Amino acid sequence: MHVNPKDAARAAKDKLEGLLDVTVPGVPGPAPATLEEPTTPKPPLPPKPDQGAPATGTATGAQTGAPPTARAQQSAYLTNSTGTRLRDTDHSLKAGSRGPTLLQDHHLREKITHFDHERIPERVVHARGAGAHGVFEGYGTAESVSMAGLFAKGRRTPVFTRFSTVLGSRGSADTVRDTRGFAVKFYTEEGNWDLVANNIPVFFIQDGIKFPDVVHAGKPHPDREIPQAQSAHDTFWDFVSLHTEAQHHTMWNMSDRGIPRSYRMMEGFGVHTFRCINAEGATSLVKFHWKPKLGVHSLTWEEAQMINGIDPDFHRRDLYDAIEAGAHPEWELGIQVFPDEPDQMFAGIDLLDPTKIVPEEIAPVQPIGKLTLNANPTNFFAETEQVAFHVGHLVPGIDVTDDPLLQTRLFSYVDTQLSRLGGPNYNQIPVNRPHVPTNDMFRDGFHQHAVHSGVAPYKPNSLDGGCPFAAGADLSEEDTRAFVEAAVKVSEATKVRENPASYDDHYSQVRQFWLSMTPVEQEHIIRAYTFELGKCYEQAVKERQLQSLANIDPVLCQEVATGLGLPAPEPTIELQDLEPSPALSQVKGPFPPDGRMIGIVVDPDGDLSGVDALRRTIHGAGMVPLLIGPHGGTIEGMPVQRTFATGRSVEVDVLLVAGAPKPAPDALTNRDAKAGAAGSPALDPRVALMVQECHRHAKVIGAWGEGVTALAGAGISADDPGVVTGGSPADVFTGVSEQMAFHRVWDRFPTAV
Ligand code: HDE
Repeated sequence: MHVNPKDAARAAKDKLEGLLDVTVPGVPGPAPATLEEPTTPKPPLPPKPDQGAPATGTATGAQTGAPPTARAQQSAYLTNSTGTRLRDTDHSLKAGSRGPTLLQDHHLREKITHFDHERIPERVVHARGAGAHGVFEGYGTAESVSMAGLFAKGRRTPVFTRFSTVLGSRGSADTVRDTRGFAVKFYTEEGNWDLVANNIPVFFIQDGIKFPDVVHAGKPHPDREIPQAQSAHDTFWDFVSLHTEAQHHTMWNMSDRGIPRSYRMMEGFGVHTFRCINAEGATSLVKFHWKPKLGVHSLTWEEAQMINGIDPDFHRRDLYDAIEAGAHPEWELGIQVFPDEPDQMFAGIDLLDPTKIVPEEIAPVQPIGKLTLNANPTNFFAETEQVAFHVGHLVPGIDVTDDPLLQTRLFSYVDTQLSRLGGPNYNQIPVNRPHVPTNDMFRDGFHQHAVHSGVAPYKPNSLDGGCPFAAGADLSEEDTRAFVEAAVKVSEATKVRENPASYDDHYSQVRQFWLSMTPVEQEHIIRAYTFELGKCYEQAVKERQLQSLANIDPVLCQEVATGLGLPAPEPTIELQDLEPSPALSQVKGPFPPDGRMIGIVVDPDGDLSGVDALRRTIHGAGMVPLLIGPHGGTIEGMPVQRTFATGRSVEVDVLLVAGAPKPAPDALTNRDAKAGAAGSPALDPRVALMVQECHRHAKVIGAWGEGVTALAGAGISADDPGVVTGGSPADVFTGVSEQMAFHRVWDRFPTAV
């Protein structure tokens, strides 16, 4: 059972709203802070209504009966770790008030020793992430393909999901250009299934043995340990231009997919082909896809760079805030299904080559269930940091294939947890525990939580009554069903270290991706390659990469070469024109606006009629209104969430301008450098800057009344695409809503390709 159902969260949120009017997510605690230090002992406060937690079963699947809100640290009194109450934790035990600290101070030593060991090794890749609890509901449409019970119609399976960047360390910024991880742990009735996916459907390498190499190349240089969390440096481009199989993944990273607007707005891909088995034992080859309800959306490169400084936790905050606000993110899980034929090819595409996709136009993605993330973690470390995914956590009906990348992963994910989580019992950590009774006969080891009974953890035994028993062979009965390794014939072979010939094509699908982009997306790709290669030091590395670009597309190569000040080389292969795949472009819509941030600039001295009603409309439609004014506190009873000094355009998806505030007293460049922005002298320069940046980042802008004057004061024409003006806030917001469903005003600027 999931511990924090949606309804409870809603009810609690409604209650909060009653108190706080139109709420903006981010409240730190479950109750408002008091000015004075509270001194009357009380039990710990309950978790916040948006917070969930792992189920309360024991390490081996016994039910504890503990209430779902009981998390940890239940005492109202301060204790040491063994439960003895303490009177003082602010003063160490000393020989006199100015004397040395005594070795005898066991409380000091316990406290400091525990603190000294609070950190664990971060993940070797995907160290930076954010997680959430949720539920997966099957549609019943996968039954002919897989017997996995979680796909049954209406079956609800609790999940924990962790999104991540790949290259950066745990404290790095969120909006870097990188691949994103999208890992889901399904606590199914047949054991845990982990779908450890990315937001990009291909991978850099075709064989897992190169994984340490590509990661070493992408991570900061080992001498100076820079740059952090990015691919814009020599070793990355050295690797991908020498291992040209990496060009496809690299192209996706250089596209807008490399800088998502939100974790909620990313697709997810299992990358590898998996083998599914149905209840009759028939097998199919399958690729898994996650499709976001909100569509695929991205930041612009300048926004991403600005956010890295202004709010490095942007994606984390966005996920938590959306869930707290009740805008629960959703994805459909879909499958592409291929016949399980001996050559494991489909339409000439090698299904075992993880650098290749199968275009959706030739193998449609069929929806099989829906994921909803409905609760935030209660404790980041216990849940998001300690969750341990593994591609080998499989359930009956889902099996692996011989993709050499997947085969290496099957080894790596268990192995890495041994050093990261400190031993072999990591599946006993609450967030990793299955929700079904287990009996694995594993014993002892560091951090053993289970108290095993019995004397015979071996099979067969007669001393423990023969328990545990192996499952029967019957696949049709879900209750007794066990994991099935598909009995696939492996052809007679010779041991070799080599790739099949089908892995040699490194360019045709990269060109297909390029040709599938709209002109504005192609412009962004040119910009990204030019930026990243422009950050490289070595000319040879740039020239070598330009050679790969020449093998992808002459226009792309020429434009990047011009930016780098280098000649564009001729292709060394014959370019192949595969049919473009429109599914790859993200210029689509309309999509729902859930959780969007709507900035409203107000002038306390201007006409504020309709603004409060507008805030309520925005809030009621599942979005977050951010009131932006010249000072903090309230304006006509409405709480100001950002001032001209603290706010920045990149925090909002849409900007509404309700007035033309004159320069505020702090509009001095020495106090706020943004006050140096250009605009009309009658308008606060920070407002002018906000409007200009939103315009430059192709965001929808709305204005009414004096707000229209503010646009003019910022030098923005009311006739520009995506600029909506009108007589009333309600009218303007209707126009704005229609346009923001397409995320960006794609045709605001001309393209040259
Ligand atoms: Fe991973 N990967 N990976 N990977 N990966 C890890 O496991 C590895 C690959 C992915 O939120 C590590 O627990 C190898 C492809 C995600 O906790 C490690 C190879 C895909 C996450 C590891 C790959 C992924 C990881 C680091 C090539 C997309 C984060 C910490 C053979 C389908 C999971 C950990 C989380 C994490 C190894 C390639 C996705 C070291 C050896 C392809 C989403 O075990």
